[in-house]
Parts: sequence; C-alpha cells; structure tokens
Amino acid sequence: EGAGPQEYTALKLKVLEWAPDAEAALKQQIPEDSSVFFVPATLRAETIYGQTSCFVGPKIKYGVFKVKNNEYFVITDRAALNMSYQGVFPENGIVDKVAEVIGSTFVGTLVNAPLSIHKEVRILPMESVLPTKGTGVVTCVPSDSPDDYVATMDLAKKADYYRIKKEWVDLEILPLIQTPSYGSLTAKFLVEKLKISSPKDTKQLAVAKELAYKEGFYQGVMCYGEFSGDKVEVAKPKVKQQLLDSWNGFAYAE
Ligand code: A2H
Repeated sequence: EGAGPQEYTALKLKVLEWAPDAEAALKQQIPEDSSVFFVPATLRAETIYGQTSCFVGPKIKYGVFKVKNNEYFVITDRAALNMSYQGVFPENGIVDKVAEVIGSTFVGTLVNAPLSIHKEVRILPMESVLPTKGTGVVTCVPSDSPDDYVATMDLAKKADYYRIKKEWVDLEILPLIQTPSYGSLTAKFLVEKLKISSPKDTKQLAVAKELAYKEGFYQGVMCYGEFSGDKVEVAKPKVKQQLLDSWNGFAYAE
C-alpha cells in the first residue's frame, strides 16, 4: 500500500433474509419496508462476477446506518464517518446510527450480490477482516483473492465448528481472468503452489496476494462477462462505471 489515498469501489449487497439473531436484534430499529445493504469495499471491481459470499469480522462491531429514506448500510463506524464526508449521507460529517451489532450475529444472512453469477450469497465470518480498513466488510471472490480462497476452504472444512451450513460455502468457483503465469484460477493456483493450508499462514498469504494482484492487474485478460477479451486494466474502470450507473456501487476513498 502506498502513501496516497486508496480508491475503493463500495458495493451494495441487499439483505434478502436475515439470520435469526440479526432479525431479532434489528426488527425494532428498522422499518419493515426498508432496504438494508452490506457494503464491502473492493479494489477489484472487475471480479464481482465471481462473488460467492460476503465476509464480516465475527468480533468486529458494526453499525447499521440510515443513509436516506428506507435505505440502510451495515459498515464500521469509521467507514460511516469517512463516507459522511464523501456525499453518502445527507449532511457532511453527520451519521445516523440506528443499531450496533457484532459481526458474528450476521452470519448466515442472505444477500444479493450485484452482477455475480451467484445471485444470492451468505454473510460468513473471516477472522482476518480488519476493523481499520475499508468498510470492515469484504466481498468474497475465491477465484482471484488468495485470502478469500483460503478462508472459503477453511469454512468448508470446518463448517460445524463455524456453525454454518456447508452449502453456504460450497459454490462453484468461476474462472474470470486468464493470466499467463497462473492460469484462470489465480488464487487457487498460488495457494497450492505456495502450500498455504490455513488462513493463519499470513506471511505466505501476503506473498500470494502480492503476486496475484500484480499478475491479475498487469497481465490479466477477462474471460468472463461483458468485457471478456479486455485486459483487466481496461475492464476495471468499465465494470466500476456500470456499478456506479446502476446504483449498485459507489466510489469510496480513505
Ligand atoms: B479485494 P488494501 Cl478478487 N480487512 O476485493 C481485510 N481485507 C479487506 C478489508 C478489511 N477490512 N477491506 C477490504 N479488504 C480486501 C476483491 C479482491 C481483493 C480480489 C483480489 C485481491 C483483493 C475481493 N475480495 O485485494 O490493503 C478487499 O479484497 C488484494 C489487495 O486496501 C480489497 O480488495 O490494498 C483489498 O483487501 C484492499 O486491500
């Protein structure tokens, strides 16, 4: 990460069905006809076709913020304050938090993932989500993110331990980007090559992440979606623009 600001694309994943605990925690605070969105921040907008779930930190404290009439965001306090200076809320520097919820409460919630081949995905726990980065919500793209791939494998292997259903993580991993060095499933290739077997292998994961990012961005060619055949560098801003135009996403910087 450089010194300059990080330019993320924030995505809007609409809640379709709450996990029971989340429903109980929120039904007093949120009117029934409203839309609530989990809002992950991503640097890889061109990979949204391959979303298979959405991660929250199980121990992270999230706020549910009223953004405008009938529209609410689930993000960290920190991200809400940042967004309040970027035109997301009606007034600069002012946020309206209607509830506070610990991440683990959300696990199992069903959300709509915009433009993904998997239209409906689950909120799942990932220990390595940092409360101090982005929105504290991370969309899971196991084809191209080594972190996401390893977390997905771990959740599938220990579904009972995590108290999740195996079918929530057992979704097809779709090739999105063809690269000269790592094929079309970059994350899987690198995780296997570097023999990473656990999300706790943070050193090797950092290496894999760096390699995947460089190769994907500079050498990758889209092999799925409307911009199939385009270089990633070219497709990225196009996908981002589509998300902005369709109100499924917005720019978020920090
Ligand atoms: B990326 P940077 Cl396919 N904690 O999105 C941990 N990780 C977080 C986070 C948080 N609070 N907020 C965002 N991120 C992840 C897609 C993706 C990402 C792919 C490949 C690589 C990749 C799907 N997950 O990131 O430290 C988000 O995951 C590797 C750089 O600000 C976000 O983009 O550079 C990225 O980390 C932002 O990381």
